[in-house]
Amino acid sequence: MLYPQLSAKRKVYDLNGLWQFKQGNYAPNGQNRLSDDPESELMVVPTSFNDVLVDKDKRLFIGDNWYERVIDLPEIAEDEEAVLRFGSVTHQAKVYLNGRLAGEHKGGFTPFEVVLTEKDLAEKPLVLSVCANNELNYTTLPVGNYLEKKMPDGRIKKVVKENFDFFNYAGIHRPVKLYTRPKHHIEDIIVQYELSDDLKSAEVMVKVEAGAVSKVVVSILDETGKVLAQGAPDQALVLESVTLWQPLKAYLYTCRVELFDGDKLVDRYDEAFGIRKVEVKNAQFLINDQPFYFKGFGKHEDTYINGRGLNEAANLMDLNLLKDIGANSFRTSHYPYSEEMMRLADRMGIVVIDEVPAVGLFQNFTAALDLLGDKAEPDNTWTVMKTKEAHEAVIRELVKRDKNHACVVMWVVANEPSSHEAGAREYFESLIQLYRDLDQQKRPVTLVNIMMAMPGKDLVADLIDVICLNRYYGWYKDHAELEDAKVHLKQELEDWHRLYPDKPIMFTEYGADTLPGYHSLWDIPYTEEYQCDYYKANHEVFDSLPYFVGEQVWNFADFETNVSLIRVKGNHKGLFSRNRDPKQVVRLFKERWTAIPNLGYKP
Ligand code: GCB
Repeated sequence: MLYPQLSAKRKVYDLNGLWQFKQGNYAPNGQNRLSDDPESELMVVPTSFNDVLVDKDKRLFIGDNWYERVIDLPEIAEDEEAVLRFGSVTHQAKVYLNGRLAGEHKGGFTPFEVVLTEKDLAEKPLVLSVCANNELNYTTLPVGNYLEKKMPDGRIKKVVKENFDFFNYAGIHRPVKLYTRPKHHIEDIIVQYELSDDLKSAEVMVKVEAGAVSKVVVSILDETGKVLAQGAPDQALVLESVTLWQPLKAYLYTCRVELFDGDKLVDRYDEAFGIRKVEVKNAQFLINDQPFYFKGFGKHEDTYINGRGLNEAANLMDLNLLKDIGANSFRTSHYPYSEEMMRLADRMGIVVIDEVPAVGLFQNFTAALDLLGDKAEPDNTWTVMKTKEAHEAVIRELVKRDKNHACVVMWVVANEPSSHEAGAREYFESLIQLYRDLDQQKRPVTLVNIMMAMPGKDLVADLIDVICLNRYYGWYKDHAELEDAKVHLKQELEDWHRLYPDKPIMFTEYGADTLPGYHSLWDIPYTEEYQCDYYKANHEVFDSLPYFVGEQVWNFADFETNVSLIRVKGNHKGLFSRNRDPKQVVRLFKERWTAIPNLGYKP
């Protein structure tokens, strides 16, 4: 899906800013206005509504969240159409135009569009109402435990207990835009390329989905805007001398697609893309034929005030901090990040592991985290969860959105599902295959493994390309026992390697909650010293194993969660605090990561 962008034949209008807002019942009918409802109030777009409302019940409200604004449409030419474009609405969206249901979308982290009809274009003014529903259950991704509570006054209150460890922020999270495009337009562009064996030259092949026109021209431009090759879709366009997209050394070409009717330009779109090779071979993760070592983070889209809403300044600061500490990569845990973030990562040369919001696929997840370990019910995840349809949809939407990004080097099918329970293999086999079928670049696919699905118990690892582990030796296991942690960690890694000698292994999570300002002479968890000792212990083991290809810590920064006994106003495993102040451990990482090269660390 193309990002809304200005061009000679396209205009983009910003619909962000102040909207009218109300939680609960509302039925737009073309006559009424949300602003006339005394219970309505102001809201900004984009942001999570939760923290800005400053009211406990509204912060935790589950159900329909209504947004409305009135648009005085610009003139749209006869041969053009107008499209409403939502970067994301969390989690389910219904879009109404003058009271008419004009579009719907399920899934809170991918974009969708609504094309305005002739009738909509004629309406003056046009009332745009959006319902953002934030219910989660066993059919949605992420998975939530949904219940209806009877209140003392007889009211029924909807409740979602997150089956995952981050706050269920919701609302219109990413920009809303109105753009125009020609009726006969470019719908999608898929850039494929084949590099020569020496990686010096490439044949670029571009697929174009477009309306009926007489001619489609594809041009490849370098960063100075010089045309290097030109031809038709599906034709091999030869680049004699290629500048590769490298980790932290990005180079982006432009693929310009133009539609013509005779000599007349009908539509034009410029898609940036990088050329690089990704391959998994002999227990190594190769980028441009060199062994790559992942240094970086699991992150969240999470900032004060905005919650999960797009915060471009925070994104840029985060990636600058990431570079400063000597890292080279992050995982979009636990959902697709904004298109703006993906574009930024492309430009900065940051390597991205791209994840769908498949989190919480573990019945009784919170009970599993219970320190006492007593679970009332046996797990029955794969009969209880009805998420397959949502899962397929989100894989399709993610690949459609992110396929051309050079920064994306691997897809994640799920974070910490119950991959050791009967039924897991049947559930995941076709989803992993779906990624492989859809992605023209054939990137590796992984599943992020949970600590209960140990080698021998896990049922899916043979289906994926890289063994990605979330492990907390020295925290949830061997708590404050770092010597034992090292022994158990090494044992487990050796077991994985014995089972899958050709697959690289990396950590996609490891970490220890740390409250900045807490200190101790001894190994006391939650102190800044313990966080340092915890990481040193883990690194000692990583460095002793040649097939261990990467370390992504949990987490980049502290983040908001649902309340629970083991969360002290959020999760504090960040190397940075929620407001991005460094903890003591940042110095340790900076020293370590600036000494480890991105390529060729474990040849
Ligand atoms: C995990 C989850 C992550 C949690 C983390 C923790 O394994 O993938 O979402 O936040 O552990 O801190 O417990």
